[in-house]
Amino acid sequence: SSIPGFRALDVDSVKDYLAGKPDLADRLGRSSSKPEWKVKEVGDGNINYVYIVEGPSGALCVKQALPYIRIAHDWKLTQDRVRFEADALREEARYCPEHVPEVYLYDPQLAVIVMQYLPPPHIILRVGLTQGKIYPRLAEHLAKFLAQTLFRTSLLALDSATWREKVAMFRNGDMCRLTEQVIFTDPYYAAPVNRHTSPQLDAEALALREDVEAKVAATQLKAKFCETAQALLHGDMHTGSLMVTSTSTFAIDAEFAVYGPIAFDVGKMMANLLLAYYAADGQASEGDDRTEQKRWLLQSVVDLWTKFSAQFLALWDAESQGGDLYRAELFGADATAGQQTRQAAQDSFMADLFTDALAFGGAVMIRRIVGIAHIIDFESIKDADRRAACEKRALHFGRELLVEPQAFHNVERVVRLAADQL
Ligand code: ADP
Ligand code: SR1
Ligand code: MG
Ligand code: MG
Ligand code: MG
Repeated sequence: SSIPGFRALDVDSVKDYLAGKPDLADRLGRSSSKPEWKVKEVGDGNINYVYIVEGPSGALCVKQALPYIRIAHDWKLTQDRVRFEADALREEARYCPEHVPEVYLYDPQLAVIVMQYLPPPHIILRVGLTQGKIYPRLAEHLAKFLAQTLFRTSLLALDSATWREKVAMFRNGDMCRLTEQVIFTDPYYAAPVNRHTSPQLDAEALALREDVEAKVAATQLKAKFCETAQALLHGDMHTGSLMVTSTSTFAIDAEFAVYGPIAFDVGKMMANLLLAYYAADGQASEGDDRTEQKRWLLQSVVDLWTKFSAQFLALWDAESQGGDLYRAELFGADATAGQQTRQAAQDSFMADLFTDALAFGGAVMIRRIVGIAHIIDFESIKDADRRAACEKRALHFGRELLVEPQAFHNVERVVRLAADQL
């Protein structure tokens, strides 16, 4: 059931809504300019409705959560997701404002966020990648966003009382249950919502349902996702949650934000770059064989991991005094063998994070091919045989990452194996 007094906005009523809020209306050009306002509903995700309202002096983005999901109206979903998104966007903006849209208003009654409009040439990264584009600064921007938000919300930076308050603030149980279902459970049995390119991938989908190693590995990851409260995750960190130009990167759509394992966000991002890489062959045309884009995508996976881990460790070295986890008494320069102890802790932390990120990444690659939520990277390949050939390679690679992440040793090895496949 929806919130008492809730009503769904539409392209007309969203204007009245904003006109009734003078601070917001002023950004468009005052309420009196309302007859000139233009509205478009631009939602292209699986879940919500998004209106862009443009007036003579500016534009706003209005995101509304209905009590169900956009792609399946019989699938009920808490509207509280908007509160988590607003709180998470604000929290992320404290640590990395240049990569997060500003929230102007959160309205619990209408389950609405009004936020900074990211104008063209900003587009959804997944769309740009499907068009064959290259974003030279993407890995650097993502590394910064992930290192800043994940380090600063963790026990490495926070005292444990503050950390516990934040963990409690971001429970987001219903959205986590959705993730648990669609990423870690559904792909491994004949879930009614699943689909795949058929008949080309029938054997692969069936094999996953009988794949003991994959089921065990996916369920161990589900446990890690549910039981770890390491840092505030974005929670839906994929190329459809990023709006980009050649020089800027914004992380939007934080409705899945929750305290969880850092490897989930990092792995999801690496996996989505790999998915784009595997799809690129299917999108190649006479004018663009995608060789350059594929090389850049693999280099971006390397750069993302390398830059993220370097920045995270730099923050740890510079700012761990505030955090209650690695206490200065044990790990500080003055402690007995302090430097050495810190180095050992950092090496162990990063090795575990890398392996877990690969495993989460593998699960994410699999779910985009045989689960409910498919991606335009593959869906835009109209010829089913051609699409299936790309999906099959990605699926096999995803399974390798999922069941044997420790075999990869380092990120260069990951991309070398991916490169060898094509
Ligand atoms: P969902 O939760 O349904 O996936 P998103 O938050 O991803 O919704 O938004 C859906 C689409 O709306 C995005 O893919 C993007 O095209 C557009 N959009 C979202 N936020 C903004 C923004 N701040 N500025 C411009 N466009 C936006
Ligand atoms: C049923 S919703 C499936 C997916 O859409 C969202 O963007 C998340 O990625 C979720 O897993
Ligand atoms: Mg989205
Ligand atoms: Mg969303
Ligand atoms: Mg994903």
